[in-house]
Amino acid sequence: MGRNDETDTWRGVGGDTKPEQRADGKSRSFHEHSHGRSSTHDASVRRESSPPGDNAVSGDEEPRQENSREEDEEGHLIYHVGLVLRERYEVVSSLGAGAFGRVVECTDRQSGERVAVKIVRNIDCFRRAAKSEIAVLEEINDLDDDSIFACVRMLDWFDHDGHICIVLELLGLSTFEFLRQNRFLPFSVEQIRHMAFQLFRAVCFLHRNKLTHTDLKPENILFVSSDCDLEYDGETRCEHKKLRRLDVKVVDFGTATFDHEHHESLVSTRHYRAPEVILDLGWNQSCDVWSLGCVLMEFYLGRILFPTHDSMEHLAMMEKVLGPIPPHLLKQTRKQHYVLNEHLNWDQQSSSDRSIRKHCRPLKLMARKSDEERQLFDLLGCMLEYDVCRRITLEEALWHPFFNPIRNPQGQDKQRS
Ligand code: KHC
Repeated sequence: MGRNDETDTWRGVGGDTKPEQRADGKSRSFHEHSHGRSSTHDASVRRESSPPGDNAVSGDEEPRQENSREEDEEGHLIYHVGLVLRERYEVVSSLGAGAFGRVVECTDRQSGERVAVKIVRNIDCFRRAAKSEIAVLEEINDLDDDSIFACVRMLDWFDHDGHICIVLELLGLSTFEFLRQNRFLPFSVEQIRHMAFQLFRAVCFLHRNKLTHTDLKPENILFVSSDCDLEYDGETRCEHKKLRRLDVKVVDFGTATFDHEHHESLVSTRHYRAPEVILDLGWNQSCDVWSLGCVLMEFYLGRILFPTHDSMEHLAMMEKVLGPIPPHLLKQTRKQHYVLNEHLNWDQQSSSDRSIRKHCRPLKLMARKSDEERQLFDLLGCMLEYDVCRRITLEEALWHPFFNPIRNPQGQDKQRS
């Protein structure tokens, strides 16, 4: 599988599967020191529908296991409602699809409960990514026995004729899908606070355990339940959906990377990619902080913060929103074609520049009507810091005043100030 910088989500192909034995004696298969990677495009969404010329994998190029009759030419399992996997999971409906495969809702005949099953394409690189995801989910679920942190739970996994199937707890819509179904009406600051707090705790837990998610984006953040009521707004004369619960969980650990593992040079889906990744300066946990900053901005705006498909334009947009990229970072980059005279190689008089000025307002000028908005933007400014050494960590971010109302729910904070 080739590498293609134009692809919005990119994963290279990693090393071989190395089944391992855990200290507790349980077999810990599939822990890979070099992750499998897959080129992933969520079929459901704008940014990840395969653009022409991308590196989506075709069945011809990648080895797959002896395939079954239940498989299409692209290595997807052909399933139908009523199909029973592993004599246990009965397919009820479809929940999602992407380059990785499909997600279906099933009834677990053993427990009677509904579950989600991620059925991965029978193609080597996707199988490897799935095995890597299983190893990560085993580890983080084990470390979080009581399910305190908002990472999806894996209930089971198995191989169905070369298709790795990961059985997960059933969750609701993704935050992206919810926004889309709600006509991209932004979330309120109060809603963002609650989602952000859970997300930060979940990802901070990953970071403490030497993991980086690397692909945080609204599609990979799911509501635990997307049950909602319809509300009528007299002012806009529009109906909108109001969620009953704001609990969210992080999914898709196929590219999560342990500190000791090989770090692919290109990670994350384009719009959430940190500057150090674009500039090829090396990355660590803090690239997740950048991605989360972009995600929270998207929740606030109801649209993508950096709407581009081009790295050069992406960096120019960052400068419009966040000010100039520090010269020491431009000096260090291996991508010297982005640099001219210690500045970004970008023509401020060009038509491209005029067009990005329309989309990108400086962070400092963005609406800050209330104290809580000012606090949110202060936090976002700390997360969207170019220099990783100065970027806030999630441990620190959890103590930011923006979260005071969550930490002091009785309003003690207000009385003090
Ligand atoms: Cl419903 C659901 C659950 Cl409960 C867990 C993971 C999922 N859906 C509908 C789920 C996933 C999807 C996937 C994962 N992991 C991704 N795609 C889904 O459609 C994989 C690609 N990124 C978005 C999440």
